[in-house]
Amino acid sequence: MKMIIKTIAIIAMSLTLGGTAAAVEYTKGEVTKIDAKQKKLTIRHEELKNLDMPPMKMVFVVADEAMLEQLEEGQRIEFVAEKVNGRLTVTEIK
Ligand SMILES: [Cu+2]
Repeated sequence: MKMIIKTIAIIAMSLTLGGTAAAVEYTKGEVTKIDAKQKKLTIRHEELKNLDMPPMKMVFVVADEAMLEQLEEGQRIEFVAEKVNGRLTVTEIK
């Protein structure tokens, strides 16, 4: 009986870890322009797999204004972008 519980616990743990890894995938990019007033960020990004987008330079909005404070133009970042309310939004920056 103890053995079964242990096995279930291990399976549950690996499922949790696997789910987390799949959900957050960071993409590399370079900040080329910061527009704090509009809460916008221009990034030259590598392929965005979750958005099915090839590498390009484009404008994103940021989920949180505070994210811009830690950035400067020319900085290389790793970030997560998602479509939020129809707008391409940077939701996380490493
Ligand atoms: Cu793009």
